[in-house]
Amino acid sequence: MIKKTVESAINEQIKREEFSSRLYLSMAIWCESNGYPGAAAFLYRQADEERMHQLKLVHYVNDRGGKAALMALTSPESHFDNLSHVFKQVMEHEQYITASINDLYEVTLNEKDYTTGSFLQWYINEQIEEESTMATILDKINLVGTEKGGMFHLDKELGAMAAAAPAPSATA
Ligand code: OFO
Repeated sequence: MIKKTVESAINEQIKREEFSSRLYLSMAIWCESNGYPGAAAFLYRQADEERMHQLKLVHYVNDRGGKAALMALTSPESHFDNLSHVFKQVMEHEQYITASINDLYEVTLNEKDYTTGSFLQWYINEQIEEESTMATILDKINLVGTEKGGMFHLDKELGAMAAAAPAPSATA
């Protein structure tokens, strides 16, 4: 049976993952309505991934005899200056999520809940991958600058990345 302290810390993370999904959905909407279909596809996929991250935590809490809870969320930002602004915000948000997962992991260590600590390793590794993907995209955006042809190709590349990514699964 999961301890109450761990259960409520995971429920806070469930809220953050749900917010991540809505934030990336909002960014995808902005991209789609501003001429970046590839970036939109990439961010729609990211939104699905975050929803899967949320669901995986929901199942875990319930499987351990706790109760997953949904909390009120604020509206995500919906206006962005340009594509560079979008992906800088994604990176900042992912860094915030990494820090929150580290804090959650610390709660499990303090509570000697090594089972949950082991479960969280998946999230720790996932954050390494996500921050690295965003850093690569930001490098490319910086390289292209405001050059329209370069931005067109970058958008296509983001679309191809979205098409090649496996479908998110909460049981993976
Ligand atoms: Fe990349 O945020 Fe979920 O875990």
